[in-house]
Amino acid sequence: MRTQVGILGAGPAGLLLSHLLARAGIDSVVLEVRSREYVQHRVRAGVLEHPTVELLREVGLADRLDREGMPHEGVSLRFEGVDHRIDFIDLVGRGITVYGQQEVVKDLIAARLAAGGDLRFEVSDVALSGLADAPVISYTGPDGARHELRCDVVAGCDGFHGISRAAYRPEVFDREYPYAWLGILAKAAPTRHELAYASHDNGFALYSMRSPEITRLYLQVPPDTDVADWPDSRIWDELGTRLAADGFTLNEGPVLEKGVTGMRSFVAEPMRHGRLFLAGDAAHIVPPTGAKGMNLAIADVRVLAEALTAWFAGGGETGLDAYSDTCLRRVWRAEHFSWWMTSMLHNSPDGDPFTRRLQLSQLRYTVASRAAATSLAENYTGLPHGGGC
Ligand code: FAS
Ligand code: PHB
Repeated sequence: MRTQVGILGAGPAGLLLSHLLARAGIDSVVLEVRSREYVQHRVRAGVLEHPTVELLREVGLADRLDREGMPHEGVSLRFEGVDHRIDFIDLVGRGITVYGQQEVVKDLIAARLAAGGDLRFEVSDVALSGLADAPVISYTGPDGARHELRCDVVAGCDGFHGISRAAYRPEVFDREYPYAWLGILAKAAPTRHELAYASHDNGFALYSMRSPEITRLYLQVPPDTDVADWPDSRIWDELGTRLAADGFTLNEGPVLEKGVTGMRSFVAEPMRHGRLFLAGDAAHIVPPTGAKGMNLAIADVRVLAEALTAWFAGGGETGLDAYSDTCLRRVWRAEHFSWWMTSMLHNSPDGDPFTRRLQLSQLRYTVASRAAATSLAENYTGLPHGGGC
């Protein structure tokens, strides 16, 4: 079999790339190890930056997002029992939209299939070869048969645990944080219409949501935490303690989903190896405190689609040659912002009082200084795609 672009991974990166290429008349095949059902129900990101929403609108993928997404014009930093609102519209004239990653994935799959896109789920034993000049993706189909897909380029959008990054030896920048997030999805109506990031002596907590009926909440926990040690009642008690603030009530409800996510900053450089181009979590990971992961994946494939469109149109390799450096500028900006938010809002396990004093000073300055609040708002809502960040 033959296609122009072989894409590994049906996450936001792989699916959006396939969609953008199709709009430019470029064929692609998306190979995914999991089932369609699984990828459409995997609970992950929840925050879409302004440039992400603009791009999805531009390429005809925002009908349901515009109907069901929750636009937010600000966010709160909560500490010492007080809520401090960062007004995005006043500070930078743009906001964010809360819309579950699995909803973005559902919309992308529906759009691909409606346009006759080639998505192959439940493949296995995926292997790459000929990456210098004649890439081949070999894999086993759900039918157990072995297949070979010849393509002009391969897009490695197979996430952090995928195989594409292992096809070469990029330089790696890696930092693991000494804490994790215990996240729950609860059938409890949100009692506020904006996110709240709370810094408390017991640890960090995040108040987020998915819809007018569903709340999404996170607690800082030790990295080796076992979910079994956290019955729902203990989670609600701790959320109540860490999120406490004047006039705030926490609505409790049935816990629909519960899981622990490790916190890591990771970048692989370069993001290109011959005819293989990495995008999204396959190349970089950010701790979720800055809500950047999915947005970075989307920014990567926008750059890749533009570069591939020019190349297939005979416009030369300039864009492809610049792909890695272009993306890495935005990636390191997001890495810095996500590390900064994480360091400001999470307690160091050693409970060092000096560190705590520094954090409180940073929090007080960030909410009191218009310059500091603007910097947070600018990074959180998303710097323009293609901007020189
Ligand atoms: P993905 O991991 O989404 O997709 C990769 C796909 O490749 C997967 O479907 C995988 O099954 C498949 N695959 C793996 N190996 C393969 C192979 N060999 N062949 C074919 N396919 C293969 N980001 C935010 O922006 N905001 C948030 O609020 C946020 N919250 C998060 C919460 C959690 C719990 C987690 C884990 C992540 C969160 N993130 C958040 C980050 C997350 O959204 C990722 O950045 C995003 O999924 C990256 O998208 P992709 O690069 O497409 O990778
Ligand atoms: C979420 O809603 O899942 C979410 C929101 C903001 C973050 C991380 C996760 O920083």
